[in-house]
This record gives sequence, structure tokens and C-alpha cells, in this order.
Amino acid sequence: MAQVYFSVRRGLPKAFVIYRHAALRQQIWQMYLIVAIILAVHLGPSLAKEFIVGGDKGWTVGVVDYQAWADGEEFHIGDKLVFNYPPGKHTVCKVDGVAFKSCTVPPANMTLTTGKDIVTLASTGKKWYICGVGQHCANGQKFSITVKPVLLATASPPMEGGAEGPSSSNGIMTHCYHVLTAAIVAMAMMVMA
Ligand SMILES: [Cu+2]
Repeated sequence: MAQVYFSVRRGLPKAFVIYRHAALRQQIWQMYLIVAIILAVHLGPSLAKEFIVGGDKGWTVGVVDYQAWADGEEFHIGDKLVFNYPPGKHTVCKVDGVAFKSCTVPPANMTLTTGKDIVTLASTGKKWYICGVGQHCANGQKFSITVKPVLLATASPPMEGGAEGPSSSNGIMTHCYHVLTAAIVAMAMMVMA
């Protein structure tokens, strides 16, 4: 009898200690997750760059070698291209590789005309931009870029050369990044619930 009573008395504080440890561990986890989320939310956008196409010269014809400018930059998903020009003087058309070569201007509803056009790079791979006014494209107002995934920004050397190379591996890396972010958020929600 005395032994049972004894073990029950000793058992209670022990359970209490285990409970307190679990609560503490949960609190530490919560802190880690909050930090991870803050980093994911704040680091992502801050890494994205805004490129003023042609720099101070802007988007014009006969002044800037846009391809040389583009070749000197590295573009990643989330980055923005800003095309500055007097409205009416130029336009911005996103085209494919064939239209890029032949300077074929797409329909007007696929053309940007505001004079301060901002293009957010949303997918990996090769992108082509031309001006749709007159002979501007033929006179060099055009350039192509290769957009790289977010994660590979610092992890791997640039993948140059391939004109039409498939970007499935890049896509997978990006996909992994999104899944990871989603997993962190989901775990945080579970812990905080
Ligand atoms: Cu133009």
C-alpha cells in the first residue's frame, strides 16, 4: 500500500516535468519557425533586383547596345525589367526566338506602351524583347536574356550557351523552394495551433 502511494506521489511531478520540457521544446521550435518565416518573407523580395533597361539612356534606338547590356547582367525569377521611354516613341514587345530574329511585331494587345513598363520575370529560360515601332528593332532596339531560378542565384555557375535548352531542372529547383516554403509555413501553423 505504502509503495503504491509512494510511486503515485513521485509519478506526478515527473509527468509535470515531462510536460514542461515538451512545452519548452515547442516554444523553441516556434521561435525557430518564426525566424525562418521572417527570413523567407523578407529575404526573398530583397534579393529580387530591378533592372533599368539601358540604364540612364533608357529604352531608345541607336544609342544603347541592349544585348551587350543584357549579357553583362544576371537575371533571376522575381527580378524586374523597367523600360523607360517617352510614351508613343517606343513600345515593348515580348516575343519568341523566331520573331526576335525577324523583328516580327506581335498584335497591339500584346504590346506595352506606357513609357514606364515593368516586366516581372516569372519563369526561367530565355526571353526576348523588342521595340515594335518602325525599324527600331532592326536597328538594334532588342535584346534577349536568360532567366535563372531563385535558388541557383549563388549556388551554381551560370548556364550559358544553350539557345533553346530545356529548363526543367531549373523548374524543379524553383518548385523545391516553393514546397520548402510551404512546408515551413504549414509546420508553423501546426505548432501555433
Ligand atoms: Cu523603339
